[in-house]
Amino acid sequence: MGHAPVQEPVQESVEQAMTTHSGLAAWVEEIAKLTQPDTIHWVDGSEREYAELADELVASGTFTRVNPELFPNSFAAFSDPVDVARVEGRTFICSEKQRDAGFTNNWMEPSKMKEILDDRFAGSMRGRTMYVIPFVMGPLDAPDPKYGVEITDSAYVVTSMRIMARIGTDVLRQMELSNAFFVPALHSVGAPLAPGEKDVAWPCNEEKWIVHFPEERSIFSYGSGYGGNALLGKKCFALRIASVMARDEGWLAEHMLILKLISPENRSYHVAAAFPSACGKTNLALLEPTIPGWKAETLGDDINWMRFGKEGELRAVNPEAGLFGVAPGTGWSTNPNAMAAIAKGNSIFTNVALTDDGGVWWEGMTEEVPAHLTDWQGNSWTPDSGRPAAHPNSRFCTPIDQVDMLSSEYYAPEGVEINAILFGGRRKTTVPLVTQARDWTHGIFMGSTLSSETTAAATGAVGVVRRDPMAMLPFIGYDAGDYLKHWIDLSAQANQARLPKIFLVNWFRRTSSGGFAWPGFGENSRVLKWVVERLEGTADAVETPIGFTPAPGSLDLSGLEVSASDMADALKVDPAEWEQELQGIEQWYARFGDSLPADMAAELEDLKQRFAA
Ligand code: GTP
Ligand code: SPV
Ligand code: MN
Repeated sequence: MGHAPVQEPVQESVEQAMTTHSGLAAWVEEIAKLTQPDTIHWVDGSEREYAELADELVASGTFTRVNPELFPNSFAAFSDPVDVARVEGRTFICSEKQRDAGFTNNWMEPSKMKEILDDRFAGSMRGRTMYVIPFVMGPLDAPDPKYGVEITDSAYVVTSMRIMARIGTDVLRQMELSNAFFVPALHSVGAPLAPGEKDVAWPCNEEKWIVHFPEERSIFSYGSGYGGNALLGKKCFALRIASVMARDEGWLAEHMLILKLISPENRSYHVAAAFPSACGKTNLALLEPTIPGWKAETLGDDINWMRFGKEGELRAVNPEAGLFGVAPGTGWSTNPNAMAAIAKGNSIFTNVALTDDGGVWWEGMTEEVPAHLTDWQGNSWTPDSGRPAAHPNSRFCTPIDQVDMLSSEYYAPEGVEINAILFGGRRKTTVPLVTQARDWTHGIFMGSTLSSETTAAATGAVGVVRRDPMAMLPFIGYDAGDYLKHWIDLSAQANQARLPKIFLVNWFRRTSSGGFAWPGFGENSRVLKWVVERLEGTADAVETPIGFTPAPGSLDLSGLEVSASDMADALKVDPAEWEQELQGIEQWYARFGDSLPADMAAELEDLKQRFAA
């Protein structure tokens, strides 16, 4: 590697060989030589280590200890204003051939990218500690555990990874037994310290690189300390790299929640739902049903790994161990289950506001707005400040086992059988509250043409409608057309009678006066009830050109105060809106070029025909 001259062995622990895993030992040594940290810390994942790191983060000003009487063992961090969300424009899939990255990804020739990365990482950890975090995505007792090792110079990343994934010595020891393959994931905030230089509270670099080498199954992240840019087990591994593994090994890595529903008759169903970032997955995953007799249990809120089981049934596992949820809008009235999990403590909050009694607050947490706060940028804030107190992409990071409604099946390596898949987006117009696909292939078409208004979860403009296939636009680690083909081909393995039914949903449609047509949140249980009754064959539907929508009276609205005109707005299929939508879909499909599967082109033709008829 052409960069800074190689110095003395960085420090003793390299030589002490903290692992018998030869590949890992060699990689750690190589990275230490490259990045030149002061010390190396092998993360054991213990509570004691977490407490020590948290104390150090408090001392360095990265963490503010939250009032333990309000949120025990919890901390608040405030990022640099240039580092508040995923950076899609700086995210790359460096496959050997550009064609294999497809039109949805940034690409650079791998050897050229490696030169850039070598240059940026050279000496990037000077003055800092290099942490080595062994982790596994999914249960450690899975038949084929998916290991990774993140090397990072951020203690904030270590503490967050301990919440979000299974990490530490147990994982390392098991990896060593078989000298197992692991995904190497290198992260640096890109802010080396000169001798004696004082650190800042949130070190980062204005230049950011989030890079994946899919054939090598490796990840390099430089310059950001935030969320999906830095917690590399999450989007980088469990979606971008895992989607490539899934293509090669015959499974699916999806941006989906997993929810169990139990009917009043005690029948159980499992639903997976793909919504783009900040479009309602965590909220639906922690649903508090408003209809009597129905119960819900959580399995996952962001990532879902699915494969066909022995009987041709589709089985789902959540590879994560925590929630990294959007704070604004999460409140005692909208999402009491999330709030109860957060209130148990053991959480890291990023870019929320602080109350005068040392608690945290964000827009929508309570109906009453505090008279005074310290906003996420450290400024004094009052309700008439005219700006949000918490950043719109502020987050809570909380262990999933603090969710009271967590299903015991969350721990099962074999996962749960999925009965229904929902695709959904944030659309003010056009897309009805719920539409059932005509069949599996039509359902894939619905997923492939999913659209949503952009949110604060990624940097860039907010509120712009874009196509987001299966809510995976920023996360497909290979060619988008090949990805659709993989969905189509994989279902050949299915027991056709047990294929999940597919639905398109939209909680975000507006009425002509601008408000939400549908109350959402817990009331979404009414839509899920209709979905279940469609599975059972008991709910009536109207056939429309875009699929089956609820027949009048088939959606349970008992006890709900929603006007007939709002309901009509929520459910309507407006041919004028769809004329525009069809043009949008055509333009979208044109971008796939040759890689658009013929089945999808045929679905579009059929849809146009149904509107013309
Ligand atoms: P990521 O973690 O970024 O992948 O987001 P997510 O899909 O888990 O979204 P989340 O559930 O955190 O919701 C994002 C925002 O949408 C929050 O501000 C919620 O309050 C809001 N939201 C969620 N569900 C509903 C709903 O049914 N109706 C309305 N109006 N808003 C909702
Ligand atoms: C998303 O953006 O979809 C998230 C947050 O879940 S992040 O971890 O930053 O990707
Ligand atoms: Mn997400």
